[in-house]
Amino acid sequence: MKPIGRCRAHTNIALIKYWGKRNEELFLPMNSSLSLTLDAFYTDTSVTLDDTLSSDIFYLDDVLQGDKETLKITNFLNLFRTAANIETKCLVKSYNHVPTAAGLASSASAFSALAGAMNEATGLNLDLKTLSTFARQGSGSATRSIYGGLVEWHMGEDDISESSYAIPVDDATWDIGMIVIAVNTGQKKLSSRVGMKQTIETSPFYSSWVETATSDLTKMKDAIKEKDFITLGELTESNGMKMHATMLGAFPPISYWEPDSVKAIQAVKEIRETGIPCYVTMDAGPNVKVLCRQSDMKQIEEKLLNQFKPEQVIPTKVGSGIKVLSDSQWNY
Ligand code: 2P0
Repeated sequence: MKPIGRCRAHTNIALIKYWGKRNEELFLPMNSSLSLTLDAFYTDTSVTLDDTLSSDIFYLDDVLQGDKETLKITNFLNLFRTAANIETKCLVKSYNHVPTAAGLASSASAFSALAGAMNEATGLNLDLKTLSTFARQGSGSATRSIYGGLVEWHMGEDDISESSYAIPVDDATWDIGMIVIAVNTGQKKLSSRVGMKQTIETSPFYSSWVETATSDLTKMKDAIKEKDFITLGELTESNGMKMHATMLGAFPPISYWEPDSVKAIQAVKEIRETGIPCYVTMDAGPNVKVLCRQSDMKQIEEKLLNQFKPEQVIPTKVGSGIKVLSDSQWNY
């Protein structure tokens, strides 16, 4: 029997954003961040250690991937192979569960699921905190997808890889939900990695971004302790906008927005003005995510459907952390 590991990881949306690395090789961020794990979007991944293979093989949604994509996976698997002191090549099969209209194909769930599956296959048995430091080195935001609910990613110290990890902050079972407004689901033109670097190097607002993200995080953790949804929402919206303002200050300016992003933001503002608390955030793409109370979701959805098509309005509950899948739970 060849050793095999299978794992599910959900994607996450940052409420306090990560936008920039102080060490690109180790994926060490400029500031700590905080996210909400989402139930509706996830990746299932299996890894088989196979002595008969001469190189890693990577299938995504049953499509064999090329050299460039496979190299990223190989580099990531090498972290585990080094730790386990093995050289065995791997067959990796990944399935993304993202409503096709969402445009949220996420490296966060992908690398988190791969980390969980490889941890199983190698028998390394790393604890979740250590696993989050491994996931981080596939994609920064993946470090947070190890856990469910509200999750903090500690920026850590200096160039010390082990010091930068995620921890669960709150299970977020106090009436929290999110609605994704899918504006455009095409591939983004500028990767986060390149966008971050360009912002650090050229935006005069970058140091203020890091300062305010740090103080926003402190305030947000206080709001979470108090279960103060309004403050949580206000800080989420403010922090996301500040990240985008910092990008606009880059040279050349970076904008992921589209006309319908503005339309969605305006729609949410109008709903809020009717007395329903709901707040927007956006990432490295034009889609708008709405943080709201789960108990208000139906009402907000109905109002959004006046302006957007049903397939563009995707509600989701709070998601859980990584889950190892058994043979019988693997339905592919
Ligand atoms: C975040 N984003 O905190 C921020 C907000 C997008 C905007 O993390 O280079 O795919 O692989 O570490 O994690 C998206 O960037 O970038 C991201 P890498 P990643 O969620």
